[in-house]
Amino acid sequence: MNKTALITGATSGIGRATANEFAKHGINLIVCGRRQERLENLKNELSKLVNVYTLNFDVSDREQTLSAIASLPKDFKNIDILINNAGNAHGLDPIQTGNLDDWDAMIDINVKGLLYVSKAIIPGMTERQSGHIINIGSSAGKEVYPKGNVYCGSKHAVLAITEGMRIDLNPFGIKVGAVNPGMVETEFSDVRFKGEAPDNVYKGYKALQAEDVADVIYFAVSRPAHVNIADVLMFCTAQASSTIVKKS
Ligand code: NDP
Ligand code: 8X3
Repeated sequence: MNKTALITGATSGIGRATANEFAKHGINLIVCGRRQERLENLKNELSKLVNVYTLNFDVSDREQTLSAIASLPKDFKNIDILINNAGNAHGLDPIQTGNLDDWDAMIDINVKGLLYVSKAIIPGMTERQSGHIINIGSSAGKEVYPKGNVYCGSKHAVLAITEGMRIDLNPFGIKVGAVNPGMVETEFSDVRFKGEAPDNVYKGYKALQAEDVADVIYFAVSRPAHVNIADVLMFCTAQASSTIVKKS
């Protein structure tokens, strides 16, 4: 029987590319996000390949998240694969002038949102004694860079929570891992800079594309039952670390 995956943040970037990749390989999908039109478009496209259900909720809203996932119809209730991808950076400011709303957004979405979604889905996995959770961390979860303070903190938290999940869910045979990209050309910088991203962010080098990350996520979920890809750090060739990028 085909597997079912729930992907948060499927309306854009890495999440959308992962939905496309999974559909190509026959994985049924629950695609999540807040932009309804994009969810509908994705469903129309991918329904030609697999069964697709859309869920519109804000991961940072605890009640919305729990009730959206509880509302899944019978055919989509057994989630085999959870891709905790929804998230963004909000702002790039030194700690002393950081914006409290940006800090709230990053902690509420990247950390608490991931926990709310996981809380709603893990009990089904423990009951069935199977499942696979992949959390999308970041190179920012491994290395702190100037002005990255709270975003880096949120991604360090994602990696600590990933390890905690892997330990606690070990007795149930559930796989848990993280995929941590460096710079990926998505809507990420539009969000971080509130629509005013400097136009050189992805210029002068070839950044990772969302599809490159989706390939790695699919690789992780398609390993044999005894293999768990626990942690992947991936950069584009031009990037050596958070602060070193070879540009022409
Ligand atoms: P995008 O901005 O392209 O996509 C972000 C996705 O998250 C969208 O689908 C958006 O959907 C969803 N999202 C954001 N906030 C919420 C919310 N409150 N509730 C529900 N969904 C939400 O960025 P990326 O694809 O690049 O980012 C995906 C993940 O990858 C993030 O966790 C990011 O931190 C991580 N990452 C990105 C890197 C990069 O350089 N791009 C590098 C390393 C990690 P909608 O707006 O419809 O709700
Ligand atoms: C996104 C990559 O370097 O902008 O997580 O933090 S970075």
